[in-house]
Amino acid sequence: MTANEYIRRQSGRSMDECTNEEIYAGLLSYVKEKAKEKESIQGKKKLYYISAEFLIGKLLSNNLINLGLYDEVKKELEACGKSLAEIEELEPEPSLGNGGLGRLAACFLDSVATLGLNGDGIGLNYHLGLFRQVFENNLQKEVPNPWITPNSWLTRTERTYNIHFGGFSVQSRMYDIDVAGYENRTTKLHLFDVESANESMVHDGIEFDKTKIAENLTLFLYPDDSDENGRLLRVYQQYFMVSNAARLILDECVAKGSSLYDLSDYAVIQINDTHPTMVIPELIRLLMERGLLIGEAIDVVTKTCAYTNHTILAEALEKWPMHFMQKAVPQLVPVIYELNNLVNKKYNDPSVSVINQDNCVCMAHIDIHYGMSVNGVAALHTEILKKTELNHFYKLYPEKFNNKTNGITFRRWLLYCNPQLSAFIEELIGSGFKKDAMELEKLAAYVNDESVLKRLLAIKDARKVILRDYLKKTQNIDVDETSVFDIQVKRLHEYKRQQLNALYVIHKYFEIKSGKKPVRPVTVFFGAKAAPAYIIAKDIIHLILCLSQVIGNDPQVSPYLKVVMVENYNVTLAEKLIPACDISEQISLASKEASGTGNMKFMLNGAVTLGTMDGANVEIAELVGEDNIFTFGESSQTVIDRYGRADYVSRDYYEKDEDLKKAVDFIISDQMKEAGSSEQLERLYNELLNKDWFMTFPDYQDYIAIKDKALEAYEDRNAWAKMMLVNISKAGFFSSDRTIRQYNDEIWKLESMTD
Ligand code: 26V
Repeated sequence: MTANEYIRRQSGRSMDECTNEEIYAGLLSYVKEKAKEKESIQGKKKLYYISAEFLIGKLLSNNLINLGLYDEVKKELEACGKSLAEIEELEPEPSLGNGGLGRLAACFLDSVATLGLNGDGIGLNYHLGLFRQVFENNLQKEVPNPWITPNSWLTRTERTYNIHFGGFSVQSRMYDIDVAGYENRTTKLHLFDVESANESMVHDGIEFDKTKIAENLTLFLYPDDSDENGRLLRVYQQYFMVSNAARLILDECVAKGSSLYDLSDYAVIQINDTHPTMVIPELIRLLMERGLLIGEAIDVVTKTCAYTNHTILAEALEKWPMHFMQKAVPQLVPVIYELNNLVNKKYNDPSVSVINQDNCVCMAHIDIHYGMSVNGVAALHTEILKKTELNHFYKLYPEKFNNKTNGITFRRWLLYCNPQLSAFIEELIGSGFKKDAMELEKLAAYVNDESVLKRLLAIKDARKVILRDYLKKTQNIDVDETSVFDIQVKRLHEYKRQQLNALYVIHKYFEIKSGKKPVRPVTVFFGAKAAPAYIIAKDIIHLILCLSQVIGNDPQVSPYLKVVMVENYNVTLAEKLIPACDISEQISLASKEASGTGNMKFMLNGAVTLGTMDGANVEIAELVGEDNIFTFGESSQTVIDRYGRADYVSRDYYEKDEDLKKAVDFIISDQMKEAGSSEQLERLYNELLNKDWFMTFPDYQDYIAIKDKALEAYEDRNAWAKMMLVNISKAGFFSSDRTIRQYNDEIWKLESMTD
């Protein structure tokens, strides 16, 4: 049945008589039905990928592509004068993730389904997502981002559990989203919700009573944790997620014939960062309820669970006070004490204890002792974990440590978001790359073919026009499509160093004012949400928005330099920004970005990376070679050593470097203060001058030099197009299909239905 026939049968009218809203609703249920017709993956052993975040993005077009229906539906719509692009604008984007970690989980589900692996995702059904970002007076404001409409991708299931907390219990329900693999089978994302959720308790932006757990439990992703009640709520959320997960896993395994002693033959649990760590003590507890002795339960669980570490930032490694556990989940406390005692008895080393001297539970320590695998997410990151951050553990369990360099799904990040480039690639090398991303290497044969290089540039230009029009329509922003598009989009964090990029902009502003005009205008794009309670991150957003205003109002500078901060950066915007990008900014302080995945998306779409030797940038540099990337900045080892010596004084750099001083002082200039708030600009200025914890000043001159070099290189259009081509041709390694195959071969060991 075609989409048109389906809609006619449902509504009694054909597509050309329906409104876009009606067509959207019709297509949604059409796709849901089509996904159900696909074979779901079966098998004795199953992967359960538990994650607090799944940043799935809009699903309509993605599902149409994966189900092989995209072209057909698009044509049907066009035949009745409708546009798929306009219809998909009606779809709300769920904000069920912060950034890379959540998007990675979504890419992984796509690859698990595509490779025909038996695996499901398990997470939470946050009604209002993270938050929607709006700008007011050059400041970020957070508002709820509701996404569950009557026509949503969720399917209500009959699976419910009674989940107990200290002093009360709640009723849960599982909702499912079908995940369609590319031309293949489907798998499921299970999102648990609490039956008593109450959206009406939210007021004044994202404020709500954090103590009413039964009502607020699944309203927001990671609510503001600047106060104790917010942090406690996170413990309730995490336990709710994993207790449901553990019950589901045990029920499914028993139904398939597991005796529970052999659980690891039926299930493997991937713990995505430490948020789902309580699944370990919870499973142990549930197994003991079902008759296993504690030692037996620990053995079974240890063989079943694997942990992925996504950061080395100490402040991001979760440690929950024991009194939180006592209050929220008292039933886990005896198990956690036992896990701690066993470790202490065996190793007698406080640095590897489960409970530390401050009486906090170190979640990562539970994962490492009581799981069978620990992996980092890029080669450098895994090495740093082994050598420094987790060195004590590496010495105890060298066999558990392994690397799985992150990846991205090419279905969304090439086929869907850049059909122009995808079609051109197909014209050159055939369609094999859609299934085997390494086939992109065949593009290397065209590196000296001028007509191919010209087409690549033309496609980039076309994508810049598409972005220009989209930003005008959706955010009323004007951009000059003939300028160089230099883009930094990612969460706002000091270690990612948006502030360094902002200092470059100020430097350029002064250069232009003094008469040194760039040969071609430059547009510097930013997109970033800051955590609601992260003051300095919000100050950096304020800096960027003020800069954008000051430069925009300066007739001497604005024809040559523009700063654009897009509002509410999300997956949908990424799909527009990435194909249009010339220079991909990946400028984290070396050693701090575990991997990055935006870097891979940009490369795949023919942007050239300007970055530090950090995270997966290191692997990008190795693949494309030093002529096809712009790297700068101090090495991760230099940075680690400097932290070790604790002798960094940012003011020394400021005082010795006139140009740097001028740029930093501009933050608190009269012009800037006129555009913004003195309090915030001064706070940021003082932070940089007195702390600069992520060492922007030592990399400042190097950054300016390399960015100017990149802009100069851009002017040799033919040479630039070659760099673009090399980047695209080497991107195959970063397909999440490769990553997932490695997880499966080395950790999960599931049967693949496509082998
Ligand atoms: C969390 C927090 C929370 C509190 C304060 C500061 C802070 C800083 C960082 C984080 C990140 C937590 C984990 C995370 O999202 N890691 C990201 O995972 C991506 C997928 O593996 C990876 O590409 C990114 O480099 C990594 O930052």
